[in-house]
Amino acid sequence: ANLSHSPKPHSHGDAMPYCPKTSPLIGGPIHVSFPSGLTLADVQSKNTLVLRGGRYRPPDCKARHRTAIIIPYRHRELHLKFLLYNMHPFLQRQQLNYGIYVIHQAGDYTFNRAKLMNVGFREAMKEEDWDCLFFHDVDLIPEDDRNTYICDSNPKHAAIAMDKFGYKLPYKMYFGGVSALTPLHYHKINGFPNNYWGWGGEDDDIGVRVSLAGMFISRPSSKVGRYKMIKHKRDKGNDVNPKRFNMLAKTRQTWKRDGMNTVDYEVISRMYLPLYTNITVNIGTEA
Ligand code: UDH
Repeated sequence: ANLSHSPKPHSHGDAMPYCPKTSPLIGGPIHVSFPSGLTLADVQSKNTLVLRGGRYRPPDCKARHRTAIIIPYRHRELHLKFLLYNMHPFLQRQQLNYGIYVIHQAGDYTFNRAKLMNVGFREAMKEEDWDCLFFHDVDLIPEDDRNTYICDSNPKHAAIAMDKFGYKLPYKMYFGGVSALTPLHYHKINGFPNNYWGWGGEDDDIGVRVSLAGMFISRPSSKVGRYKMIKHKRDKGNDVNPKRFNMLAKTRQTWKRDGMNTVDYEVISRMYLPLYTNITVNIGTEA
């Protein structure tokens, strides 16, 4: 297969009715599983309607929503496999038009989650007029179908109840794990910061941007916004960022000059794989 051409799912014409406002396929709590020995080929054979690049449209109705999933990524093969295994059926049950983008940081330099999200936003929007972007850690698996992957009128923090925090919000302004913004929300906050290298702080910076831009954080109920985190140790190349508190104290001064308007990077490759689009990117190093 040619991996380098964008697979635009064909449109089904106007004859098709819109999908119902609430999908009849949504069943509530989900049993999340991590079968041992699972392969990507297994995941593929369970998701025969998923098109190259990880794109999908409901076969028998016109989706009301177009959602891109943006995953910041490096060296988490196992997590990605389990995420795809759980996530494709989850999104299909919600009758969305969706696409999954894995934004892979090239090289071994310190990881930069937020900058990868900026890359993902720009690259995904080049391909399709997505109306909602879900910024999604690779190790978080949603546990309830009613946690719909569509945007709200304010930026949404979806991972309100994670098992690792006892299914409670760790603090009121927490904006980490999984969040959802429309392109308009994203532009209003000037995207995410590019300068948080290493672990921590960038999610709080984004939360502050939301309020500085005059918006609120919306959340699903904690019954619905439940996630299992796949347990892991801290990665190599993602040490705690000791500058995070100093940087956070200055977000008010920096957010307009660090973000979507200043992101620079070089796409090394773009591959339309069977279950997702992989974008490998050189995001440079700390200034
Ligand atoms: N990520 C990667 N590769 C890396 C680092 C991060 O893909 O090397 C991505 C991945 O999507 C991950 C996200 O960035 O879900 C967030 O990084 P993280 O999982 O390291 O952050 P989290 O706060 O975990 O979830 C912190 C490490 C916990 C170790 C403490 C053990 N008690």
